[in-house]
Amino acid sequence: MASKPNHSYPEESPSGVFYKIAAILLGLGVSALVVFALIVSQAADDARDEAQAAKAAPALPAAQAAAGGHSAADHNVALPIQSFAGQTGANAEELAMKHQATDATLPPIPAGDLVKVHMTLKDMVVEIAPGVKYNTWAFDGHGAPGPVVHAREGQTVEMTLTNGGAIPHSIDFHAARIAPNVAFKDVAPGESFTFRFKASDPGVYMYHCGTKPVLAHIANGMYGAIVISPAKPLPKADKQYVLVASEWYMNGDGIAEPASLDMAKARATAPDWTTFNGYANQYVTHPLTAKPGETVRFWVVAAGPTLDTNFHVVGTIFDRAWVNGDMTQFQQGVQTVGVPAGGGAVFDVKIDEPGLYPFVSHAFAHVDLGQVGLLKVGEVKGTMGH
Ligand SMILES: [Cu+2]
Repeated sequence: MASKPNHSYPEESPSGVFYKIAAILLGLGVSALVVFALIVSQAADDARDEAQAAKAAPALPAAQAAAGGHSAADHNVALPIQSFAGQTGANAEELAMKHQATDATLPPIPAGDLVKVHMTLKDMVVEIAPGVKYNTWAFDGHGAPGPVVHAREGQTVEMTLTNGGAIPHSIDFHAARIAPNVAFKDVAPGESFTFRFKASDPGVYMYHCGTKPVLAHIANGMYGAIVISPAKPLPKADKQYVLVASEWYMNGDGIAEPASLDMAKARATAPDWTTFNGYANQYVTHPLTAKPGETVRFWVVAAGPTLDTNFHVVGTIFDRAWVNGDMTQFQQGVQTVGVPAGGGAVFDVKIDEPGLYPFVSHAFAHVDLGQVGLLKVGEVKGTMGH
């Protein structure tokens, strides 16, 4: 499709400017049709936001009073934002134990030169904290994050995206060197699209939906990790885990009925929950495990949409840290490494002494909101065997 971005824009409305800047930043050509569809969809979002805000308003007398009597729908009032942080269903502990934790184990590399990946996108309700439900747009129909893709440097990845959702979506692999306007294009509902790229750069990378507004698509769960293992093997690791850090912005507590995205909170970076692999605190109740003396490798991606992750394992020091996923060199003896939103890093720890070792984003507001797990080394009294 030919793209002549600049003269096809409508008048400079704020959203027009937004999309123009976004298009320039992304280096994408955007046709008038797509812009029109986006503005219509944005207008629909805004209408829905306002309807939801209006609905929520009667329940928020305190918030309104604090805002000086402005209604929740008054866009000149940025704060206060109603937070649902920490609000779980009743029997939170029981619900957390019952929840099946996302398997963080790095999957094996498929044999052969071609790694075929097929993801179907589905709109679905998932649990993101004990008793807290959210309306996601999910890759591969199992919630957020999407499945971990694992390839070896030199293999070719063939990606097929089938859109089983209600609106256009796309998939952007940070591990690819490819023309994004061709490969990462929008796929209409009911359609499939296939593209290939060479896994030429080892590391751990984010993938995500790149359809505008990207903030909404990522915030709704459209992200995951792709690991490209180096052709020259890394030092041996006994256990390998993939952690995708992300945050959720909700327009309700998600308990009586599923919450949806609160775009104002996403813009203000005021998350209700922050997570590893999509569910708050899931590896606290279902710890990742290792034996004393084993080397554990964490492949970490910060999916955001906006927050970085300051990765740290309490009670130890990274023996190796491939900062920014640069697999040509590692740092030794480091305590905390920033993983930027949209970036990745790889960490080795070898822990000899049995115990419970929390892994966190050391920006502690995010621990409070659920971005914490446990690495259980050896047998620990009072914990379940896994
Ligand atoms: Cu999408």
